[in-house]
Amino acid sequence: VEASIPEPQREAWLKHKTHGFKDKDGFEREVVRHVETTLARSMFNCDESAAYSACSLAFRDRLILEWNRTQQRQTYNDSKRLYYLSLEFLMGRALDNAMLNVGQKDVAKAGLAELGFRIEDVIEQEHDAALGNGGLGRLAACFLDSLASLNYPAWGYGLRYRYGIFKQEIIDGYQVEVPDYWLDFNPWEFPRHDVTVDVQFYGYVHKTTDESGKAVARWEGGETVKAVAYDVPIPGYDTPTTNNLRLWSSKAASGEFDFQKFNSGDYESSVADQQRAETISAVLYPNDNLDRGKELRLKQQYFWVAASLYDIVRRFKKTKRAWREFPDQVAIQLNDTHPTLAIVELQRILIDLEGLEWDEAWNIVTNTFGYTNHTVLPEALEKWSVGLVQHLLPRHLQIIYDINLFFLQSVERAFPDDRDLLRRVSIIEESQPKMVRMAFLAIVGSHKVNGVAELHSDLIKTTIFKDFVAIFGPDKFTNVTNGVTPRRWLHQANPKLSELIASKTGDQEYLKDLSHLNKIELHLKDAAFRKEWAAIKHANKVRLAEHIKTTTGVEVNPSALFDVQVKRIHEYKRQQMNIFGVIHRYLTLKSLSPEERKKYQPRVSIFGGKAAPGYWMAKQIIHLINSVGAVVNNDKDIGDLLKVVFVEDYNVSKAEMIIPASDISEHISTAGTEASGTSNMKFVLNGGLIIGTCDGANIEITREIGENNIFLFGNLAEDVEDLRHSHTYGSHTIDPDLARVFEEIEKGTFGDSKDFAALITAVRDHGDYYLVSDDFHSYIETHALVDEAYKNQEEWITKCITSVARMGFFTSDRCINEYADGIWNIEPLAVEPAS
Ligand code: Z57
Repeated sequence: VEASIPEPQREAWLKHKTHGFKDKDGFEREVVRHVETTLARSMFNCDESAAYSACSLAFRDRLILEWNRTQQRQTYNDSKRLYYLSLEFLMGRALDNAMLNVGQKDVAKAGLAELGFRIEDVIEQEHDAALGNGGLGRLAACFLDSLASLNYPAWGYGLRYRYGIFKQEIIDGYQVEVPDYWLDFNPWEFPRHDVTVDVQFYGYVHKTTDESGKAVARWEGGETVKAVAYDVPIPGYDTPTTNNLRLWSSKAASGEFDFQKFNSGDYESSVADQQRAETISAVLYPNDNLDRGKELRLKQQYFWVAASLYDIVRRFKKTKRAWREFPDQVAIQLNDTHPTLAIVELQRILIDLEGLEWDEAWNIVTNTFGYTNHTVLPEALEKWSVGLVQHLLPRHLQIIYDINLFFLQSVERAFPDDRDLLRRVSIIEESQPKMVRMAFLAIVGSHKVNGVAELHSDLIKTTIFKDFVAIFGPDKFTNVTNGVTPRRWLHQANPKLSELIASKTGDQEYLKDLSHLNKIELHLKDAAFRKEWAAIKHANKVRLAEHIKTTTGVEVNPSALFDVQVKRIHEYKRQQMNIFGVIHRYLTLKSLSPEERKKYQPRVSIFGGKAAPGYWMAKQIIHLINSVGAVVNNDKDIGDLLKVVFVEDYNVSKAEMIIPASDISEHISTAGTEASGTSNMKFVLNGGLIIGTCDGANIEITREIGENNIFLFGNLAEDVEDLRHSHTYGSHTIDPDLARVFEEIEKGTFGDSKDFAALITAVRDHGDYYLVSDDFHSYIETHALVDEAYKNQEEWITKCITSVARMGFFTSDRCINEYADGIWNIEPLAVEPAS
């Protein structure tokens, strides 16, 4: 407010208002201007990378104008906002998305061509923004796209990691991690050096009384780190709404880059302090579905949560409303338990800094937060030792104990004499050492808890959070099945298919209302449509085959069946079962005569995905895949009948190329372990079929597209527990086909068998926790059905088109509308188009 231009001078501002380019000529002018001024280069010195930079800056200028208008409109309107707190935002590239959302990609394509560049090459220059591990981080990115596209007032809050998820190199068949330094040139972020928050760590709590004699706690001492805001514009599709993603970067606080030390000549140690502060936002932890309990990770969580809450509260206080109105203005969604300290932090702000009574504050807190659970895997459920929390956040630990005390007292009133219930639901686990159970804290401090697919939401209610359903009642627990944005995952990734669909639905409305996809089912029998459909899939496969050739040297036949499994490498996702299946196929082919072999459906097995650097077993799986590829791909008997490739460094932009090229993809987790899965939705949306277990969203996909259009196999979630029990306490016999595969590995066919021993013993001798042997037979049989079905190309294409037509439900727009109505209570707010 203090910085606003006085009325008499505003005329000059309005006269010189910028508008951004409007047509091809204007676009070219902006590109040339940026090359020659912003980048200080010229037409004699403009490579594709410079063209990328200049093109991005031209689009960025347009985004900024709409972004400012959106923020002004939202502030002026003063309506309720959503804040999505996520430690991960797996955004991928921004330029293509900006061009499509602004609706000027054709203009850019023509303009770049006149300036001497192919738009595809320019787009390829961009480094992925890879601030996430996998599904959870990519979901957050899809949500931001939908929130903006649906005109919801919403901000994302995250960390500005200097290093995103590592780059994966495959050397001698093994994964090697290389740091991902991505910030050299990032036109999509805006440093806000004036938006900072001091965040406190360590110290002690001083209990005293205020003037009125009321007991107060003061958190004193310790050290301070400065959070600096970096803002990223999030454009909506076909709307001026451009929301904000605010990422915090850590810096030494001014007092901290110690001028005393500096002046007294201790320059080196003052620089070391500076670097220590900057370490907080230095690197994304590369674990997916695993909690490792590292102190620096807890520091990251509090740093980000404290800065975000300070920012949210600061914005609320400007409106001068009463505190009780806070939940009418603010909804905060916790993406998994990573931001759970926000619950404690808001309670601390309200009682320690703003002087509210406990109950009034707690009421505000619980009405503000919602918590999304993304996993039931025990090793992924966050716990922090009481000692660590005490050391790093002494006041927060006290508040956690108070939250727990009041909660347990209420449980005891409702369920008298059930000591075991109190033990089971306590936020503090009475173990050695004592642990804070973050999921329990998140449940107690939120008004809604949701899972991410029907099966998963049922499972959390009947297993890990069962007691809480009894305590809070079933209405607190709900399901919001995940979705994906069709803008990136159909229109951007598969422009030809998108164009074909638009030609049949009549327009591109389906990108805003995905239920319109069902119109293509009317054209199911249209021969020309079907032919074009098949040609597009083939062209996508040719493009992937070229990538495989240049990156691995392996030549694959684009007419073979492309069988794809791309996702984080994890035992529960069962890439090991897939590669065992591939070996089984190889052995079968080897046992056939050349004539019999010819009847076999040629296949390419394509794998991709990163293993967490400390996840030894996952790394063994990668090694086995590459070792099998080395043998099979060079076997003259086999030729094009089977190829096995591992695509290095799977990330968002690789996904955009791989997914549209798939015939069948694998979503084969042990039933009950994959909360939802989201790539399953992307594959089907791109005209690929899937083979999968009855797990996560596969079940709902089946319901929507029909069971004739999906290849389901394997044991059901409800039988998993008994099967595991029988492995340990009954007689555990291995499936004979699988035993044959193990025998071949142990013979050394794929290299030194010692390298793969652990993968075999996990199944054979250590209880086969993931039920690889139990599901193997049904897996192999179902793959035979896939081969059969693929032979009948007409039927196959019918299945593909029918499935795409019925995928409308899985847009993240539907998902965001469900959150908005059922959890956040927010309304869209349209921004008028620029004058
Ligand atoms: C992560 O990517 C997911 C869950 C987690 O608890 C963590 Br940590 C990381 C994934 C699930 O594994 C997927 O099944 C789900 O689709 C995705 O989150 C988005 O909900």
